[in-house]
Amino acid sequence: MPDANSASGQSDTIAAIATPAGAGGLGVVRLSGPRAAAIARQLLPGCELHPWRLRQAWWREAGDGLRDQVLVAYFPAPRSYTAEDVVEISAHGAPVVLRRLLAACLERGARLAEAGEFTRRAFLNGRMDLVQAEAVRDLIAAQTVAQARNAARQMEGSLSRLVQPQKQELKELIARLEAGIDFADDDVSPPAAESIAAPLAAMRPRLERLAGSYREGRWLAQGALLAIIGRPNAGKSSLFNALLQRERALVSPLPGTTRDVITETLELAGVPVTLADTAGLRREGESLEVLGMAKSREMMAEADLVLAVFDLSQPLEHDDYELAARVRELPRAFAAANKCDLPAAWKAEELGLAAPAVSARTGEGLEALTASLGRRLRPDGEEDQLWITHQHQAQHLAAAAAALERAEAGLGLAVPHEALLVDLYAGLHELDALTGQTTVEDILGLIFSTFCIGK
Ligand SMILES: Nc1nc2c(ncn2[C@@H]2O[C@H](COP(=O)(O)OP(=O)(O)O)[C@@H](O)[C@H]2O)c(=O)[nH]1
Ligand SMILES: [Mg+2]
Repeated sequence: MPDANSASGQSDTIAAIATPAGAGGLGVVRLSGPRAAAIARQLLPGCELHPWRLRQAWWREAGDGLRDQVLVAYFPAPRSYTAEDVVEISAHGAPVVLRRLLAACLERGARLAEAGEFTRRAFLNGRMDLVQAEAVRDLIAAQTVAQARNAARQMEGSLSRLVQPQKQELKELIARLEAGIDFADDDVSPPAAESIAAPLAAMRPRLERLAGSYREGRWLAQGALLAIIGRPNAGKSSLFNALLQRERALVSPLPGTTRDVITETLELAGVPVTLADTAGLRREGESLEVLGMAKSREMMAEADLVLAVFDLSQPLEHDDYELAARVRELPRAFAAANKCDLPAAWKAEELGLAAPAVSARTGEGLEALTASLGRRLRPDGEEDQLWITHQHQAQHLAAAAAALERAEAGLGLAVPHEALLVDLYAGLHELDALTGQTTVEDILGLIFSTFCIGK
């Protein structure tokens, strides 16, 4: 491996507090760069740094200043997180101690790290690709086990490994086409169309599937909005409370009680879901209620999933049929027939919609309802299903698939191989951009600026 410090042109040494703000049992100050070890030795005189070993030491400020007993870990380049010399000093986690310790590092020549700069260096030094670097951030930000699991898989390089064979295959196709062109006058015959078409046709669906996983992957990463819609008094607020398992929204027998949209978050199938209780939809109402209804319609358009609630104990009305018609059009809508603890006033056929019976009062049918919502939010994939969680990753994958599709179409029309190559190179370029091989500096800046300091 080349000298890590010069490989990425990083000649300065960065430092940051790597643990969260606030008091804790321990706090870590992290250093990375050519002077990391020298700075640590200056701070902790007499402490011998041993590679990949913990050393105990006393840190003392000059004169009558602060002191603390610390543990020092030394990771020499290139076998460290950043591939540079890294030193981690664990002190007691008092914010004042950590701030002064960091200040002492800065006085000795380190520079305060920018957000994500440690991981950026790891990426620039080839320790990880861009997908893995982004997964580090996702793992740190994970709020549910499912989010953390997906991030950890990507951090291990699962996505990169999935894409690698396609890249290799593309490169081989390109090489064969190039050879056919370059040596056309010699004995090399151009590859047969079929020998190009078959691998392309095999590759494309895999890329499309991965790109398509962003639909649910986005929910996994950023959460989903689930709006509860229906006629006044259908039991929307009651269902909202039942799903949350607490009395959050006001419930009353008076139609039109809920005027504003109330939101709360819960976890469904590992996805953070914002549940929105809305004002009832009906044709007329007093002015405040009409405003509320406008908001409900907005919510319905905005929401990732819509739960339409119908009152099973009351005869269906015009508003119900209207809502049912909209639900049939919306692929992301679910229906529920509430109040199944009371005698039913209609049958599902009348609504023209599958609406499982539930009761917000007794809890009947709620488990099945949450299960089907959960399946929609995170369909059961294969055991090692990976979800694409960033839009730009999905875009690169989709663009790569589109380029291959163009090449396939070109093959069908027997276009010159030079033209095919343009598409194949475009596809390869997109896959390179996904893993960061061809990413331009300003995009890197955008990605790493969303990290926390110290990572
Ligand atoms: N029997 C029965 N009553 C319910 C059920 N869900 C809601 N209600 C009642 O229906 C009325 C309207 O409920 P609410 O949740 O405020 O409806 P919203 O206007 O759609 O938000 C209240 O009196 C609730 O107690 C249910 O499952 N069974
Ligand atoms: Mg309500």
